[in-house]
Amino acid sequence: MLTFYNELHAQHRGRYEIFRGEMVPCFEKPERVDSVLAELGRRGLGKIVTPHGVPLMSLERIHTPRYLHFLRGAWNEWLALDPANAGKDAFPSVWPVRTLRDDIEPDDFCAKLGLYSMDNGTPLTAGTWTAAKTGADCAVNAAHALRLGERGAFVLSRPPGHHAGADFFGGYCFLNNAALAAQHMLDDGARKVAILDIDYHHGNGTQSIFYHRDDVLFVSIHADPRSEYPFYLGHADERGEGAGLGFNMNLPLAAGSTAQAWFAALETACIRLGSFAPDALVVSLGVDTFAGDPLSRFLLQSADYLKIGERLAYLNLPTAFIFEGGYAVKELGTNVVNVLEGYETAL
Ligand code: SP5
Ligand code: ZN
Repeated sequence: MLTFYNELHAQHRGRYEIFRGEMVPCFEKPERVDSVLAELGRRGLGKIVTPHGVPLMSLERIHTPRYLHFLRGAWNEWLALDPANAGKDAFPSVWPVRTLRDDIEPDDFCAKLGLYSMDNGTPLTAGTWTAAKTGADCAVNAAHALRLGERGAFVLSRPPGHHAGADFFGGYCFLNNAALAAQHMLDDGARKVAILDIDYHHGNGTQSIFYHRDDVLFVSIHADPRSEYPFYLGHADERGEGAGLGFNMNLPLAAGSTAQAWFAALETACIRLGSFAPDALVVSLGVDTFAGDPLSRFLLQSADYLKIGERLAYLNLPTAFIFEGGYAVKELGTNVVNVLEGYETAL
């Protein structure tokens, strides 16, 4: 397993997030990646490298130029509002829902924050762009490594990516690393790429990016959005549109679901992935399905993550694993590396 490590991840460091009217410490914190890096080192799972920077043009294959321009300059605009903002994270407070217009970008920075976001739980900080861009570099580099013949690559980065859409951030995500990896492989000559999202939360950003396309199959196992974030997408009846009809598969499970129910869904997912016959697989690897996760309500145990890796190896596809969610910091390294080791061992 070749790991692409984002050594600048800690430049994104939210101070707090808003939860039910209160400021609470951020769940999505630098220690998450530190935990995985330490465990990777302990188990010696192959080379760990840092990525080459990719041109912004590669990011424009997935994200709109308008959004990328906003994200790159956001911290400076936040400081321009008030120098005292250096000590505060930027949060949106107003959104262009339904009948409001999103075609005109307002001049007001707080209004821009709302235009380009889906929630107020995702702090934008001084180093957010640097960390997110370097994570995107890792994703494109990992995709390229598969094209060059590598059987498995791992993107060890934060902030995560699967909630970010073509032109919005949210759910702790800014740039959609999984989508960037899939698109890079297509641009490099792959005919079809599948994305399997096993984070506890539905990957609304990834789904929306590929919803009308038949060259990327999106399959997701996640908690039922009726009760869990991101709430407004991820239902079983979302099957794709136009050319994309039949190329989106959501497998929502009730909060509280056991490993048994989860692995039954994984079997359904694997059958669809096999019938799609892609050239490569991208896995949005969230381990917030863990029983001890502070945000989530599935009941997987650490040993289950070995089984996940083994099952994915049987698909016999070059696979890029992209680190997404997972907030039980102490067990995070074990759970993530279990997936990777299960994959390597079964190859
Ligand atoms: C990548 C990813 O996993 N994003 C998840 C975003 C979830 N955002 C909502 C967080 C709500 C915080 N709930 C605190 C519950 C404490 N019991
Ligand atoms: Zn998640």
